[in-house]
Amino acid sequence: MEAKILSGKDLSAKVKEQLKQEVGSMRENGIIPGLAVIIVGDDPASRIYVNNKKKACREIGIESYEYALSEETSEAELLELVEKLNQDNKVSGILVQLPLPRHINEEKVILAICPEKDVDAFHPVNVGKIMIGKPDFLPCTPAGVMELIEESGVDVAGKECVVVGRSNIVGKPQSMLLLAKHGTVTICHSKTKNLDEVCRRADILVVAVGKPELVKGSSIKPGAVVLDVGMNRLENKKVVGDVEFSSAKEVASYITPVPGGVGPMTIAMLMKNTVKAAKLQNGK
Ligand code: NAP
Ligand code: L37
Repeated sequence: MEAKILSGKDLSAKVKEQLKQEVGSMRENGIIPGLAVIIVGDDPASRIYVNNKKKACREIGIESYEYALSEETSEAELLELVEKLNQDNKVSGILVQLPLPRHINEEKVILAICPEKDVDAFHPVNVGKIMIGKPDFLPCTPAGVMELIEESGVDVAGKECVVVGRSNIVGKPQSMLLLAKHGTVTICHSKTKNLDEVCRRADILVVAVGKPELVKGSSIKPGAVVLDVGMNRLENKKVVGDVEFSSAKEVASYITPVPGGVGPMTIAMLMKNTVKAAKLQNGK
């Protein structure tokens, strides 16, 4: 039987509708959530993601403040802007779209964001809170994946979960969220031996590598839930995931498409974090 599609497009629309209601009543009480989005340089993919984030803010009623800085911006200038936004009461959340140009130290910039406004949950304080199971903000992409798994109705507890990729923004925090839901988690990376064999053990498979169609249907356990985080732009402009959708959908029970899967959920979770930040800053 063919896999059911886990639509991030549909699920994110529901999440955003709920947030819109919530922001409506916050506004009635004089609380206006605001998101500052900083983009440095003109990476075309980042440009698309930032535009999608601004659009989501508009839909929900969150104020967005965009800072589109040139590729030549110095680290000092960027740090100064972050500091200014830390002090600005209109700004509930600060997001610095990664990757940054090579001459800017990403770690330094992330450290400069006040943890209470770190809606990406990249600051070490927030990473630590996730690690001990007491998060203020959930990391956007992994949290979006968790909501998609919940939508499938499959309970993570006791399941074999395999995460391919160990980046600080996806793979590592994803593993922590699956663990918090009592999954038995295996993390794979570029040095993993027999990747296909490990993937075939998974009841729940999350792939976040950045290699077009790396994982084929033959590496998927029949009935597995497959979450494809990859966003790869091919030369023909087509966007494909890290999973070969055509073969995977013949084997999996549920699978996310690319686009329309994890991407829109990432944005919905960012909106959720921004609303939460506004509430926390207003003593709610
Ligand atoms: P990243 O920082 O480049 O990390 C990639 C990870 O994959 C690394 O841990 C790397 O291992 C591992 N890897 C590379 N080649 C491998 C191979 N052949 N076999 C097994 N593991 C391999 O990437 P990222 O930021 O996590 O992003 C991953 C993908 O997700 C990209 O396509 C990105 O565009 C996409 N993404 C999507 C969203 C969304 O919302 N949909 C959000 C963020 C990212 P090592 O650690 O050993 O190098
Ligand atoms: N803050 N966010 C921050 N820093 C980073 O380093 N990578 C990254 C990050 N991630 C991010 O913004 N991811 C992301 C990925 C996909 C979308 C949005 C954000 C998205 O909108 N995807 C859509 C449309 C894709 C397209 O048309 O190209 C989708 O349907 O998947």
